[in-house]
Amino acid sequence: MELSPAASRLRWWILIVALILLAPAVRAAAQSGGNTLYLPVVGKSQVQPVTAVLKWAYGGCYSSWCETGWYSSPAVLDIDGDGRDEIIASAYSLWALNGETGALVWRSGGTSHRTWPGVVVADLDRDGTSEIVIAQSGGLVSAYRPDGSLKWQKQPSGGAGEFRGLLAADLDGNNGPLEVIVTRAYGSARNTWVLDSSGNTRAGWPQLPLDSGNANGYAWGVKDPARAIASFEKAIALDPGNPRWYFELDGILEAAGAAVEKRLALLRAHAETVARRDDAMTRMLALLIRNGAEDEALAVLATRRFHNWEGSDEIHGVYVDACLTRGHRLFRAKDYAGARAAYEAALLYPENLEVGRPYRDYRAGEKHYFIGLAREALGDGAAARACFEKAAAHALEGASEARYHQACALRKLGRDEEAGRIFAGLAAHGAKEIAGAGAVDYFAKFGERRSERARIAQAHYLLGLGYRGQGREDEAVKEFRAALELAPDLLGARTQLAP
Ligand SMILES: [Ca+2]
Ligand SMILES: [Ca+2]
Ligand SMILES: [Ca+2]
Repeated sequence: MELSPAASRLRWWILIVALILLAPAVRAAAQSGGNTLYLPVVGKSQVQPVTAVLKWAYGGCYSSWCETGWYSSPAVLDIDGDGRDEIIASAYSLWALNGETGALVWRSGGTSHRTWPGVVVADLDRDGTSEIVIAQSGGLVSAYRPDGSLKWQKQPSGGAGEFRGLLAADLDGNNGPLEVIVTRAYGSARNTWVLDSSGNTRAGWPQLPLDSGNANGYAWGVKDPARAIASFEKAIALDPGNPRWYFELDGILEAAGAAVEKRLALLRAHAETVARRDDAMTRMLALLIRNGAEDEALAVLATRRFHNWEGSDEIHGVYVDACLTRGHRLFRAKDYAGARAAYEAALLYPENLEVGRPYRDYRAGEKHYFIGLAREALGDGAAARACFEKAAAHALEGASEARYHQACALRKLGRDEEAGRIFAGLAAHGAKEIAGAGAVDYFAKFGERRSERARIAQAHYLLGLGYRGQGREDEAVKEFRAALELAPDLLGARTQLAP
C-alpha cells in the first residue's frame, strides 16, 4: 500500500517519539548487563540507511568458471593463528579464502563429489586445533586440518547415497572427543551414522537396519505398504466420500505391486467420489487403459475438463496411452484405418486437458512409427516411409522405450545396422541394471525416486525390447513377463505381450 506523504511523515514521527521515550529504558537494561546496546535505525530520509556493501565475490572460483554451489554454508576459522578469520567453503572441493580480500589461501579435495551440508569447524579430538569437516555425495565424510591437508576420509555408508546432514557434538556426553553425525538422502531406513573423532563408525550405528521391515522407524523414501493400506482402508470405512483416500490408496497399491484389476475395482466401486478429483480420476483412467477399457477412458478424456494447476503433463501422457492402446487393438483386429485415426489422435493436444504442446514431444517418434505401420498396412508405402523417416529422425540418447521405437523405424527404412546397435544397447542396458551393476542416479529424480521394484521392472522391459528387436522372441517374452511380475501396471510390457 502506498501511504500519502503526510501519512508517511506522521508514521515516521510516531516512530521517532517512541524511540525517544524508550531510549532510557533500553540503555538502562543494556547497561545493567555491563554491555552497550546499539539499536540499528533504518529510515527513508532522516537517517542514513544501513546498506550492505559488497566487499568481494567469486572467492574460490577458477579463472574462467566456478564450481556449482549447492546448499553448503561456509564457516569461519583463523587457520594460521594471525587473529584474522579465514572463510572456509565447499561446493565440490574445499577451499580457504582470505576474509579481507577473498583471495584463495588453499584448495583441497577433488571436484567429483558435491557438498550439500554446511561446513563444520570443530576441535573433534579436543587437542586444541580445529578440524574442518565436510560431508558429500559418494557417501564421503572428510576431516581436514587448518592447513588444508586431509586428516581422514571415510565412507560409512559404503559410498552409496549423498550425505545431506552433518553435525559435530559431544553426543555421548563424555566431555571428551566430539562425535560426527551424518545423514544421507536415500530411500532406506538406514540413513544416519555416528562417527568417532577419527572417522570410525561408532558401534550401534546405523540404528535402523535395512532388513528390519521398518519396524524401528521411518525415513524418506521408505514405505510400509501393508500398514499404509490398512490405514487408508480404515479412513475409507469412516469417510467413504473423500476422493483423496482413493487417490492416495491407489498410489500405495501401485508401489506395492498390486494387480491392476484389483486397483481398478476399488476405484470403480467409488467412481462418483473418484470423479470429484482430477488426480484420482487420472489414476482411474490409467487403470482403465491397463484393463482393456481404453475406449471408456477416451470417452472421459474427450469430455472432462482437467484443471492443470501444477502445469503437469501427466494427463496428456494418459491420453496418449489411451490413443495408442486403442490403435494397437484396432491394428490387431486389422482395422487399419481405425488404427491410423487412433494413432494420429495421439499427436493432438486437446484443449480440455489444459496441457500445451511442448517444445519437444519425446513420444512423437513412437506415434509416427505406429502411424507409419497403419499406413503401410493400408498400402500407402510412400506415406508410411515418410512417417518412419520422422520417427527415426528424433535425436534420442540412452536406453528407453522411445529408443526402441526409433530403432524399429530405422529397420523399416532398411538401416538395419543402426537399428541393431540400438537393440543391442537396450539389451545390454537392461541386463546391466538387472545385474545391479548400473549406477543409480538418485538425484536426477529428486523427490520422486521410483521404487527399486519399478526400476528393475523397467530393466526387464528394456532387455525384452532389445531381445524382441534382435528376433530373440522366447527370451523377450520371458523378460516382459518378469517385468509384469514386478510392476503389473507397466503398460509397455502389457502391450508387448498382447496377443
Ligand atoms: Ca587467519
Ligand atoms: Ca583437533
Ligand atoms: Ca564424545
